Amino acid sequence: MQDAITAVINSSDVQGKYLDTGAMEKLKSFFQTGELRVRAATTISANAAAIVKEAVAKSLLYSDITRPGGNMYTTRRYAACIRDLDYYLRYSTYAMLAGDPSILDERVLNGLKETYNSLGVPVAATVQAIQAMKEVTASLVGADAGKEMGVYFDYICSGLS
Ligand code: CYC
Repeated sequence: MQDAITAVINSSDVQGKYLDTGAMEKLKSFFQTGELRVRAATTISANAAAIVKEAVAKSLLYSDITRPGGNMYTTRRYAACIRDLDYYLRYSTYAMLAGDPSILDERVLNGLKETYNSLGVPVAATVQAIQAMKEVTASLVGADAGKEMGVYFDYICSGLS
């Protein structure tokens, strides 16, 4: 797992250089948004269940997916879906705090598309639910933090597609 600081240091280190102005600017903007990130993470963790619930209501409930034959039908599969969405929310929050998406590659996306394909979990509906979660989260934490979280929700969506 990397964060905004180690990413900048690693990239300078492979070139054997001190941090240049571009690298310093990246660090500066990371530190300047630190409080925003921590505040957003606090709000998200206090409201995680509500965020998932509202995103499911907006994107999946009462669709073919939740009816007999749909991939969320039966409470076991419904629960697996809610759990997956909670994973996406929690790991996006970690990545947003770190200012780096590498944790998503390592702990969420690695092998996920293959698992979904082999179980018949519909990727398009999953992407829709993640996009709904992005909207719900933004309305809760505000536009700036919402945009930052959006980067990582979108990262998961492209990793799945
Ligand atoms: C299943 N989701 C799974 C499985 C994995 C994950 C590994 C198979 C094993 C299991 O059932 O638990 C995902 N596991 C993860 C992730 C991590 C992990 C991301 C990293 C932290 O450890 N079905 C839908 C919806 C969607 C959905 C659109 C929710 C948005 O129709 C999800 N995922 C879903 C469902 C299953 C599943 C229904 C069960 C499928 C089955 O067993 O038939």
